[in-house]
Amino acid sequence: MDLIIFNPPRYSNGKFHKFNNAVLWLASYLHRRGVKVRIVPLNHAHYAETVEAELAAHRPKYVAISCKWWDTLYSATHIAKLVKQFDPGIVTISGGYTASFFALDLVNQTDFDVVIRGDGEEPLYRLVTGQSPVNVAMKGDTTLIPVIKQYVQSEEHLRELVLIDDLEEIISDTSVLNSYIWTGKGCAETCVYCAANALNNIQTFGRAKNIYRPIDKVLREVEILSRYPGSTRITFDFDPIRGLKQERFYLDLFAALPPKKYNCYFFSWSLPSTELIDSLARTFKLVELGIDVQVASERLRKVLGDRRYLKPFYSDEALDATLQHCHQYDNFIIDLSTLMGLPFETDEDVLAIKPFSDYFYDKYPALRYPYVSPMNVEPGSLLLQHPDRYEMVLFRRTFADFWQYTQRSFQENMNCYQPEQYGDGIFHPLGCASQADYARGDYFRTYETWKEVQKNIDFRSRQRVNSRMAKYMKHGLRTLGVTGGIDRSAVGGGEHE
Ligand code: B12
Repeated sequence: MDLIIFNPPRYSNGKFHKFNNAVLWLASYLHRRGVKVRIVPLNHAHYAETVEAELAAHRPKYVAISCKWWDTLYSATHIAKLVKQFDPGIVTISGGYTASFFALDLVNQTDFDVVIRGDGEEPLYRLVTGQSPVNVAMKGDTTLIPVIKQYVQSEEHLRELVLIDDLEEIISDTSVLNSYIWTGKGCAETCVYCAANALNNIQTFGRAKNIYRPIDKVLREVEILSRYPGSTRITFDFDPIRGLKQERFYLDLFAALPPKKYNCYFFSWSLPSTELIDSLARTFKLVELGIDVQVASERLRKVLGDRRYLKPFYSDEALDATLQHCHQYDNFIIDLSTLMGLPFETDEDVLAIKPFSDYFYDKYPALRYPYVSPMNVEPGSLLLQHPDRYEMVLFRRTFADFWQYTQRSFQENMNCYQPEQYGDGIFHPLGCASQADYARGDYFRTYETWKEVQKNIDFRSRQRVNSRMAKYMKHGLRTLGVTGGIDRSAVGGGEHE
């Protein structure tokens, strides 16, 4: 075996493992070019035994460990340590959003030899076939060559990035496969909290512009993924909002899908047009439509949207019209996602959450009670890089801070986004507070307030569980939430788990 790719556990008990689908395309790319590659999800408590057994059985020269979401920062390094303990001669590689952002720290302070920055297909292929590497940070490096001067994917490259037909040839456990289908890459927005902002995208991937995959490739892969349990829906989570190109892409894609064969979860990062809604309704059996409202308070949405600290503003009235349009169809379930604890939030904005949510929930039976996440600081975000600009103070900033925070979550099996217990300094639950709260020493105000907001969400959500369950059953979906997509528990609040 040339290469094993491990998808790390999030917690030491193996629970709430999230499989990074990107490694399927990476491994397919390598497999097609003759590299012997195997993906192993570490989705159980005896992950250490699995690592050892895999290394002993397959004797790989290279091991790659995914580090996409920051919640697995510690666990990725922990798996790299286990690999080196087994055989120090194995070359350890990491990649993904978080690894790319902390590339120099990872190669110089942990058991990783190499980090692949940005899009991984060609760089990983070159590395494991002994060609001169691109887009890499190597042990001992102190500076980085900008990705923009190296391998930058364009729509041309995307033609070559396709899944192999039989995924069993490259993955040890197909139970992790889910319905998320990759349709495009990139984002040119500058939302305060998001690691996939234009600046970080240029630093990490060498481009911010969004690029799309050929529709015929997506169609073929929908077929491939639909063979596996847990893939009764197609999950779309890529909808940049600039221009109409994205809309055309989806309209063409949906027109090419067999009508009413699949269910879908469509996560819309902006307000979908009536044409897109009609097309979703026609194409799919059950449509779960997630709309990113960004923040319940219309006032704050406007303040932040106008400054480009969030996506462009749209009004409550526009949202109402969109929901009204969906209301004519009986095959929709709708999610509205919002954040609290954003910069420049006032008490009035927090008070606006309940009336906003009640109004829409009471008006539209197909709506789940709007979801509210407390904003946290993530590596790569503009908030992390410029807290002063947003009048915020950070409790977690450096690689060491995030590493220690995720070490505790991993070892103690604690939810790292919304922990039940928390503490001072780097163990702050959100990693940030407004300058005003900080000056008053009221470090946990947002988090404590969010908990009250969440109690109401839980209470109101329970009122409609049965009617939603009936809709799911009708469309052959036995579980609530989206497997591998936006995993939400029946009563809300469980998105991150
Ligand atoms: C799709 C998506 C999801 C899907 C993932 C489906 C799946 N199972 O894979 C779902 C909906 C599940 C999801 C969930 C979350 N996501 Co998300 N997601 C995205 C999104 C929109 C696209 C990512 C993607 O898959 N693209 C397609 C693939 C092919 O591209 P890629 O991921 O960039 O991968 C390439 C390279 O990065 C690299 N690479 C990736 N992995 C690896 C591994 C190795 C070993 C190597 C060598 C290279 C490599 O090569 C790949 C191929 O070219 C991005 C935003 C964006 N615009 O990129 C956010 C993003 C990745 N998500 C993010 C977050 C925060 C989350 C959540 C935590 C959100 C939340 N608050 O609940 C959750 C929970 C995740 C969890 N651990 O449970 C952040 C990550 C930031 C960070 N530093 O951690 C992003 C960047 C958006 C943001 N808000 O900032 N997400």
